[in-house]
Amino acid sequence: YEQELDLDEQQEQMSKRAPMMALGSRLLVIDDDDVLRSYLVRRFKLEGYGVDEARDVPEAKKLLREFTYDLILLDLMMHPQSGYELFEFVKEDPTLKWISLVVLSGRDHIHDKVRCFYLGADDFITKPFQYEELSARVYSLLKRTKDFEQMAFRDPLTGVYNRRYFDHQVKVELQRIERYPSPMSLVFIDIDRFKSINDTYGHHIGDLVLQGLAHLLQNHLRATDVLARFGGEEFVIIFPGMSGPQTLKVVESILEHARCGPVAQNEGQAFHITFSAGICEWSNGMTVEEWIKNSDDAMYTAKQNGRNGALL
Ligand code: GH3
Ligand code: MG
Ligand code: MG
Ligand code: MG
Repeated sequence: YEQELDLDEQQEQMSKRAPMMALGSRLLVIDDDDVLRSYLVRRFKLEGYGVDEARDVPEAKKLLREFTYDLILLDLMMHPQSGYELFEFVKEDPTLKWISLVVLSGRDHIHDKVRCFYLGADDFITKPFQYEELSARVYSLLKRTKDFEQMAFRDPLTGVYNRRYFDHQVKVELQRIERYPSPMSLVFIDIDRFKSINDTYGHHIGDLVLQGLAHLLQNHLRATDVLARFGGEEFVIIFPGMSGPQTLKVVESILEHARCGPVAQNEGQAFHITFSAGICEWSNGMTVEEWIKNSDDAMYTAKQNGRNGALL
């Protein structure tokens, strides 16, 4: 790849037809070869990827514990540990196992290839390689994973995350605050008298209302907040960095918007709803189940207090 290191104008032009999806995807390049690693980082950055680099397995593990990645590019022959040492670490951690893993190795023995695929590699590219091919393979893998995630982790009706994603992400968030203690709150939301909307106007209007509320909630959240449809007319939101009282203020302001505006419209008719919400701030030693139950209990009390309110 020495020749390729001369990033001439033509190559620059090729890199500029960067696939749109490069934006937002984060790569981790792990290789002990400083020249090759820098080259890869530079090329992928030019395409719009977010790229981090590690020169060995321990450094890679540190980064993986701290940041999130969509794809790992992994060398096999490295010191003090070989690339194989990373497979187990990634594949046995429920929060890391979904990351795409591409092996980029000077070893092209069939045993290495077979072993890597059985250990969970998504692709195996041998050195020397052509950057254009590597980049195309990375693109194709990320695209397929994105489409798959859309199906697996999104609620088809409202477009927000589903229960499966919430169950996964809640673990990620808890691991994160274990390392960097900070407050974090969970909100449980249930639409008031939703059955009567279905019974009065039909299921289709009920669906429009669910979409409208999901939209309203999403519009009032920050990028790091996690909104998911928990069940039929129930939504949950994780607020990282927020105490219970702070979260209560946010939820009350969202509820005020729900009270004012119609949440959905159809053929000139406007539909209004309210909801009841329960909030629980995470505290040390709590299990995920207890955290959810506490906020659900607070929601239930809000229902008993006459609905249309939020409780801590
Ligand atoms: P409460 O204020 O006590 O929560 O009363 P509610 O009527 O909202 O509660 P209930 O649990 O009795 O009713 C929830 C309804 O939500 C029943 C179910 O038919 C409806 N539902 C669940 N999922 C969907 C959906 O995807 N679309 C539509 N249109 N309705 C749904
Ligand atoms: Mg190496
Ligand atoms: Mg309900
Ligand atoms: Mg309800």
